[in-house]
Amino acid sequence: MFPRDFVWGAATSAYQIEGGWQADGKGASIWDTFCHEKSGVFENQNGDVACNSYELWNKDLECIQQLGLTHYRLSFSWSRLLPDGTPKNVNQRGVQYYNRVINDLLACKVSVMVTLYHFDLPQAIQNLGGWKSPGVAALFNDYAKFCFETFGDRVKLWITINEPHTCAKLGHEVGLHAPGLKEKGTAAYMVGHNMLRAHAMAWHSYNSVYRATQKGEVSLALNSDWFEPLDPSCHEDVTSAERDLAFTLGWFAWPIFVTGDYPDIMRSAIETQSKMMGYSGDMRLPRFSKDDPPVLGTADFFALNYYTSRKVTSGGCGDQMLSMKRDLNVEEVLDPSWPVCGVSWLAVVPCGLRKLLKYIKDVFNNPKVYITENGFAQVGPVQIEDVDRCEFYKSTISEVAKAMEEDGVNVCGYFAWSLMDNFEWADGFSVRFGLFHVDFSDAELSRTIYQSGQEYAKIIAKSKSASPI
Ligand code: GBH
Repeated sequence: MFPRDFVWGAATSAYQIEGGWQADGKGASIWDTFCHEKSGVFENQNGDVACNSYELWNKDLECIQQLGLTHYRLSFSWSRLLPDGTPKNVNQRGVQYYNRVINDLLACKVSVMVTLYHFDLPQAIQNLGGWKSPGVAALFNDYAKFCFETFGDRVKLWITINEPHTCAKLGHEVGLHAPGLKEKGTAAYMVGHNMLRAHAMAWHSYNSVYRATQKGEVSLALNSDWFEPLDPSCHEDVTSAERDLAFTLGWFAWPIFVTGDYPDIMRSAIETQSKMMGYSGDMRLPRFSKDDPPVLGTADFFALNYYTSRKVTSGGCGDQMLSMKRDLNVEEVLDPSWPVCGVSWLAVVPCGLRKLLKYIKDVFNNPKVYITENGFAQVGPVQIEDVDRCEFYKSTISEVAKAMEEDGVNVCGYFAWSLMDNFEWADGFSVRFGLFHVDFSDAELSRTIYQSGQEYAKIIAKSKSASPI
């Protein structure tokens, strides 16, 4: 049973749904560039049009209402609001667009969670060095302040940055995401560091300038799989799973929720490899500077994106060169009993969410938690009657209930990823995460509810009517 004020949401992000990539004065983002340069996205697809939510917002609002959501999580396109990335030039048409979205939602009694950054850095800032450059933190802070100032009278839940881990790793180490860098073993740690600095500066801005009047809350969304030892009785497997958690969730959660610095396990693994490889450059995992605002304590709640789980054993890293993979030095395997849905990385493990929630409660001092993303992918022929996904949502939500009732985790809300099928990054439109199907071959981009959308709507309605107090 969920409390009456439980948050039931669905999430999207700007580049994945909006389209209008150069409409009304929007500046380019690194995803516009990445796709147009044909950098390896499925069939060279791009988000130029996507779900065209820039023009079809009313359709999205109908979907949101049909589900009975209490909250909608969307992201702002930084370069739609500030085409060159700075508040020196404000694109008023962009401001109008998001004002309309927010006002329409509130008029329908749907609250808003806004993510300021979901992978789409203004290209103008990339040209200055992007997330690798220390100066990006102050630029992000200016953008965040602009958004708090402009929209904070109505937006009470803010996510500064979505998945710094994914941005750092896929964007700068693996090169699967924009800006497509493959600077193994170095850039990702710098990027993660600057994202933490940027987040902390924005949180302090909110805290000192806006909190008293706007009374909202600010955090960042961290993604992590649940990692557990392949053989719990094997010491090496146990420490490998700990290392995986430290390098994924701990990388960002430790500085913010625990010590103000990176996990010791992570720092020592990286230093050991630097020595072993005779690495003579700067320290790869930076130290937090006294000249920056402190990062410890800069989250008003814990925002978790959870998709899957892994069994972990030691070693297995064949990398000869410096790399994150070599630093981490684990092998991840899937339990044969876990079904894999659509994409190869997504083993369906609802009980992993419960375990991860318990871990967060225990390790990060029992924070309020919002599950800001969780979902199930479909590939191949479209199945509107997506029974697997219905089962997935039912069992996942029942694991969340158990985490709350039996483990005492303070979960405040759940956001399904995603409201509708959209541009799934490197997988283009070939992977569908929606509660609504979007027909990308139809000029109208018509939205049709999946059976799983109906199921989610039922769960929400039931929870709203059955709730105690
Ligand atoms: C989320 O990331 C994103 O926030 C969201 O925008 C996206 O649509 C959603 O996932 C679904 O993918 O390709 O083998 O290197 C989830 C965390 C981390 C999951 C990176 C996929 C890449 C595996 N993601 N991981 S691989």
